[in-house]
Amino acid sequence: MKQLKWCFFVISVLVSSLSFAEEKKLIFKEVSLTAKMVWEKGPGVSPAESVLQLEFMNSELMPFELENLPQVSIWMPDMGHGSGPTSVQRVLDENGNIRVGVYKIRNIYFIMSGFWELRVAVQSQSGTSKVVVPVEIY
Ligand SMILES: [Cu+2]
Repeated sequence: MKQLKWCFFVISVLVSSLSFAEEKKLIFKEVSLTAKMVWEKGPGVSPAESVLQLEFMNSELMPFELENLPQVSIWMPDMGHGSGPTSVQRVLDENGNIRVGVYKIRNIYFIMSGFWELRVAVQSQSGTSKVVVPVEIY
């Protein structure tokens, strides 16, 4: 029994460290929204496409449907350049219905290795808000 408890402890530590590495919480303070950010592909240097999923939630942590699609771009601050435009897709559940507040960001191409910024902007009735996420590409 003691061994079993120890085993569960080790597994839960492993799982939490994994999800910590893959998941990031973005806070859009001005509009009282948060987003769970998960890389589905990458991030890696192009020609590979990197793909991101964003799940927006209100202050009660309920899924939140944006009035406009989120705007996502990448920027390399040290060299003063970006990359091509990204595209935003809706995500469907197993019944083919649109998942509320969930968006897939495709066409993210980190054209070189180094330090990048992932810039996410949202617009709602209560205003606009931008979050910058540092991303290092190896
Ligand atoms: Cu560059």
